[in-house]
Amino acid sequence: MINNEHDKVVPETQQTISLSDAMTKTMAVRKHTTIMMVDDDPIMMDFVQIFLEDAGYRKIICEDDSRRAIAVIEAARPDILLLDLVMPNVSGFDILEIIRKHETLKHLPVLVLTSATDTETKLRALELGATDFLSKPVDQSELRLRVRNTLSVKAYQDQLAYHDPVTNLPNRKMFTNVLERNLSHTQVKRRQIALLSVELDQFERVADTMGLSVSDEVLLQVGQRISHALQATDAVSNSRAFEDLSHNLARFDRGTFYILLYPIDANAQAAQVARRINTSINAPLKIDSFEIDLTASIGISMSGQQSRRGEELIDEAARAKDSARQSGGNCIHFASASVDADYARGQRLQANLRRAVALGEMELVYQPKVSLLTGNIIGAETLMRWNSKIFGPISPVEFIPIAEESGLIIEIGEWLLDHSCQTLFEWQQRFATPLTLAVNISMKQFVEENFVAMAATTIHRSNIDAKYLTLELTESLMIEGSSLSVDKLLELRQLGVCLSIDDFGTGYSSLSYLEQLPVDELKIDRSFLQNITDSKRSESIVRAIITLAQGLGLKTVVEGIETEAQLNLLKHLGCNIYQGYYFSPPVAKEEFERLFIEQQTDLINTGTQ
Ligand code: G
Ligand code: G
Ligand code: MN
Repeated sequence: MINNEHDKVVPETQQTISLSDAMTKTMAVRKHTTIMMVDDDPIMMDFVQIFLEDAGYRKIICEDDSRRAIAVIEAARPDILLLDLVMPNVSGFDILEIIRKHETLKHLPVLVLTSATDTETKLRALELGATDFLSKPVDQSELRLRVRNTLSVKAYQDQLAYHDPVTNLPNRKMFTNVLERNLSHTQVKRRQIALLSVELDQFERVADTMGLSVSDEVLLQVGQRISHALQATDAVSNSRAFEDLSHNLARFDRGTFYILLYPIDANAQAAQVARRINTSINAPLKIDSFEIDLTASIGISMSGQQSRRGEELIDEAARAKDSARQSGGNCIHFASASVDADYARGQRLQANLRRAVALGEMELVYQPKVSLLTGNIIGAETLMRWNSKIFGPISPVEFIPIAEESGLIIEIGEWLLDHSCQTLFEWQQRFATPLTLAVNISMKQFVEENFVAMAATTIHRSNIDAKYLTLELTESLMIEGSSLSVDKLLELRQLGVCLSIDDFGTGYSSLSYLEQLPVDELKIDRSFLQNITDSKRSESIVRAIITLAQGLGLKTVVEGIETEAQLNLLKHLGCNIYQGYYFSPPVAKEEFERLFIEQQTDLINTGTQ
């Protein structure tokens, strides 16, 4: 009954394997199989080696001194041993006897070489635990078939010893081995491993009320869902050898799965995979006539940079999973308290961010942009503020990454652009002197397929003169840059807007690529301004950026001017526009308008307009 159930599901993968795939797979297995042979006759061994190589085996170890046999077997750990019986000094019988009593070698398959007529010898060898016989002289076809059959029995035994019979996934023993191997690897490469412990919250109830065949089917289907979710994960699918990929998901006991992720560079990355797994489990399972809703509790432990034992990481993940379960299930907990607190706050912020726009909690502030030449306000940059009723004011430094990761940035960014365009339209109606308005665009928005269409609709709807709208994009655009982003920038520019590269100098952009980018402006990052008046180094960098921009015909904007000395230096260096606390921090719209009107009035009064 249970086996039939398996047959229904497992072949999904098997059906897709064509005959040539199967051959390729067999040959790949043979390449990794180690065959050892012990015989006092080297010529005989040469023949056998050639036959085996013809059949696709690549690792063949020959030993003609039977006294060394055991030591060589211990070191080489062959998958199968071809053993001659009649040898001087130590006979094949002696070796067979030692192997069968040996702590780690006792299950090694042994094919003994003997002449077909020798019944008494055969019986003795069988009694000592020989697996099969090979007649001398060796026939090529017989050799190939006996080796193949013996190996497939061994593969079956390994499968039983290292796999969970219900899901066919690696079991705890195998997973721990893979984990230990990977841990020794990470210590060299300084990348982290994340370990996920995933327990189905309802498994016990399903098993108790619906019986074994249904609960086995649940495990099987959940195993496949997790495996699909992992295949869609870059961290897993990119950098791992195919063989290992099938070993990083295991079922331990009851409804508990373990997953190894490598390489991981941030906690958030592990949490993201965990959430993807959770989502894949949440979709209702259909088994026979039942529809079963499942949730999971997930615990995550991270290897960190110190050397760690596999068992220790497994225990930590298990404890984090138990704590997730105790807090009601269907959630993710980290093993480390501080990471967990950060993660929990992030989750709560994200849940509230979803409604922030609708609740009117998002606000825009405006920082004046001022001409270095004339000292006149030429426009502003809009910056977002979140005044959460629950958490109080939250900085964009904290909520923008959350909005980006959750995808909420798309909706928020659309609101922001729409709102900014309305402001700009209002100014264009109200003021005779035109003002520019700069809007920050997150890379996550920019890469969205319909970003240009959204921008076009929003801009047209607002009736603004688009040349006064600037879109600020970060430098990462150039790192990830491809002809694709150049095309997109060109499309944006066709809308008539200005394009600016924000935080310039902080990324790792290639300067040669800059030349190809259709942009109008560089914004020099404020980190270069911090000690520019007493650091020749900072000054040189800023001077170089300005020279570069001039050479490429781009305007320069500098951020973070806080002192008069900085202002004078930047003016001297030939920068065009500045922003900074020296003139004004970001302020409310009315305050910005007041500053602008005041300056206009002064200009009219002094007659310098
Ligand atoms: O003003 P403030 O210190 O809070 O801004 C911090 C960072 O958040 C800055 O790097 C700024 O570019 C970013 N930021 C502020 N407002 C917005 C916005 O409306 N959209 C995007 N994408 N980023 C913003
Ligand atoms: O990355 P972006 O350019 O969008 O960031 C603008 C950020 O710089 C805003 O958070 C703004 O509050 C901040 N900012 C603007 N002027 C100054 C300044 O003179 N000094 C400092 N420290 N921050 C500034
Ligand atoms: Mn900006």
